[in-house]
Amino acid sequence: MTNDVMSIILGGGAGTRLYPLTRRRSKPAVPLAGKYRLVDIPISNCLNAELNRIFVLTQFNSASLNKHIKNTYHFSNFDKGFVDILAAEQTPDNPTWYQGTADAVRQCMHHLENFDYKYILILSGDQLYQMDFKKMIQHHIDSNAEISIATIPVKAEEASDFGILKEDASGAITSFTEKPSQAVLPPWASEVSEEMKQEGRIYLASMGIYIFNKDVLQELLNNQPEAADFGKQLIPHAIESKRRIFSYQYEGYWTDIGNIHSFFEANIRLTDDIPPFNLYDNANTIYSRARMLPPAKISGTMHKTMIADGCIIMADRLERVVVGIRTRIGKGTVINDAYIMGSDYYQTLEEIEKAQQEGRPTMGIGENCVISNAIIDKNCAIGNGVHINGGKHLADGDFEKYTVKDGIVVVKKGSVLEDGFSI
Ligand code: ADQ
Ligand code: ADP
Repeated sequence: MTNDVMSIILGGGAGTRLYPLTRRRSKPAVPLAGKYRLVDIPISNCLNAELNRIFVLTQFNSASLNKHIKNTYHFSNFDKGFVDILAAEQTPDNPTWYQGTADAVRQCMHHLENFDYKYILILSGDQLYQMDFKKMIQHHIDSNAEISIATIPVKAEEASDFGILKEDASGAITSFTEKPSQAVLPPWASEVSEEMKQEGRIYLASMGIYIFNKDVLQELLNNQPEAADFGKQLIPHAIESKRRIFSYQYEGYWTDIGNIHSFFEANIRLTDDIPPFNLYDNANTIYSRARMLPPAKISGTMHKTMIADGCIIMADRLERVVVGIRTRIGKGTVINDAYIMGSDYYQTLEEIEKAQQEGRPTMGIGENCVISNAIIDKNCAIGNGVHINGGKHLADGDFEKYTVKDGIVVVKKGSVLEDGFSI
């Protein structure tokens, strides 16, 4: 069964929602949870379901994405697996970038021509979840569907962010509306399990995870050349034209991490005692690059803090912090509610000494800093006595070295914040 499936990961459009994390890298390459990258989540879900023919569609290519994919996902010659990046390309016939999710798939279909497959699994690149795609594929086959959409019950206040649908008793989808306003919502409520009802999750949302029969997708893409998006045009059109479309209901943890606020929350929640997203799971490995880093070395008081390999921490106190690979943190520093992404390399002792003599901050976080509600992108050098006090009191804004979005301060990759810098 899994040999009949090709997987496509939608790696992101213009990337404005995760700016400034996507300023110099494509969205799939954004670092997650201290040692992973966003794209590792959908790829790992595929590999755990024995789906190993994977294309990652991205609007622009980046060195970090290429390197990460090339160095992480190796397959033997016998299992014929691959993870390939397809970046939007200008060709004589097509001078434009991907116009949307359906257009991205349309433009890439010719890369799939030489493969033998029956089904295409289409996934978003910016969601955090662990789902067994084998069950969804089996459900697709058992219900004799042409298209399957993974769905999850959501509350009214979240419903306007999603495609909302209704199904009949057999699970066949009868109607769909993309991101309905709160005003038109009530008639879209569905019958859900008692548990979901009690949580107020009575609207069935599309998770943006689709299985298409190969010929059906090809027909839909060809017959509607102007359909740019799955949610806005292609799926509504497929329902109108009475295709056999089934809902595959999922009730586990699933969250969108496509904007700074949700990305920040998802990372910080990993520090919960029992986080909803389980990284510590024998059956569902989250794959990432094996980096051969030394163990982390730590002094200070740590509460609910996740520390990646290769860190050197001498802080005073860290609480609800995700500390990424190779991070150095100096004495007396206090950090809470923050995601420090870490560094791509270590500075040598000579480099550190020279910087100190010249009064320049070294890579990592200096001494006696106070940091909260912040994301520090990779390779930043934060001096001594720096104060970053994120929170709702800060207005949104984009500055040379940092951006504020929803009260979260995002220090841009490679920024140098001088001693005493204060936000
Ligand atoms: P959204 O997430 O708002 O809604 P969209 O912005 O189209 O939909 O993104 C879907 C995925 O495709 C994301 O991973 C995004 O990064 C990626 N993507 C967007 N444009 C792209 C492009 N031009 N090239 C490559 N990748 C691109 C969708 C559905 C809703 C559903 C939600 C669930 O439309 O119906 O409820 O997903 O999150
Ligand atoms: P990750 O660990 O996030 O997967 P990499 O291991 O790819 O990232 O990052 C290491 C990168 O940093 C390599 O490309 C390496 O060439 C680069 N690098 C190593 N030392 C230095 C340095 N002194 N200055 C700038 N870049 C460096």
